[in-house]
Amino acid sequence: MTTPNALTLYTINMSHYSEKIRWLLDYEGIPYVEKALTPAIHALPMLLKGGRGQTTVPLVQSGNVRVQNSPRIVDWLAREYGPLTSFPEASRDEIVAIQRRFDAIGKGVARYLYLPGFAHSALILDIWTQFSTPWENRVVRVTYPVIKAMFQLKLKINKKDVAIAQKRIDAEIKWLEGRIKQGRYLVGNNLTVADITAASLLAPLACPPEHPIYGTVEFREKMAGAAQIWANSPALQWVRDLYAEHRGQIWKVMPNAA
Ligand SMILES: N[C@@H](CCC(=O)N[C@@H](CS)C(=O)NCC(=O)O)C(=O)O
Repeated sequence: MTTPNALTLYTINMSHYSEKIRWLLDYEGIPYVEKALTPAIHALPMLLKGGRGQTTVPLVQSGNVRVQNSPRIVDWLAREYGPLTSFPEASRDEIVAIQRRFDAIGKGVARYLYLPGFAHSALILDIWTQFSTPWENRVVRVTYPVIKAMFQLKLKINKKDVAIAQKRIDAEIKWLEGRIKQGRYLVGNNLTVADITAASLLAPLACPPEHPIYGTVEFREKMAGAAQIWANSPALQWVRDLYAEHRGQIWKVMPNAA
């Protein structure tokens, strides 16, 4: 086997799809360097690198190979670095089906957080610019009203669509609760990509203290405040337990360090 090129993971600090891949790489011990992009400024480089008409993170790059979209990244990692402990071939279909369920509520989770979150511009701007260069910081702060308006439109951040999102999230939380009654892990007796996906995509609602953004008091109160309805649910407790047991330190090396 040839040694794959060093891996770069492109993220946005508060992106839960990025957290899913970051967790998978950390858990599997696959070395990578994280480049955390500034929201809005991320769009053009991701569009060009991804080559699929999409502007989303996460995206991984190894030499000239670039893979965008978290389920595609999971498949690619399994091919390039496999076999992965968290993606056993024998349970592949079941894991992929559960991954799909929770990937499908990611946008709803973001929508749910930004509706109350946008009332707190100072917090949003501090999170968005955590890893910005000085000029990015300036650009984002000056153009914030425009970025916010575009975000609200693209992510459908309005009361009606947030109510729809809440119903869909609630349905998956109920599904998860039924499932974890049968065992600690969603598939088999070990942590798999199914657990990593469910826990990462729900982490902004569960606010595990291990997470450098979702775990802060400010985030919990100002952005995840509305998620109080699920705060004590067994599902979100399961997310926090999984973080405590399996997540390890996030950002051992800070993004953009090199
Ligand atoms: N299906 C994609 C969804 C990724 C996604 O929605 N990422 C968000 C951040 S959590 C994003 O990049 N939003 C900005 C954009 O769409 O340009 C995946 O699984 O990677």
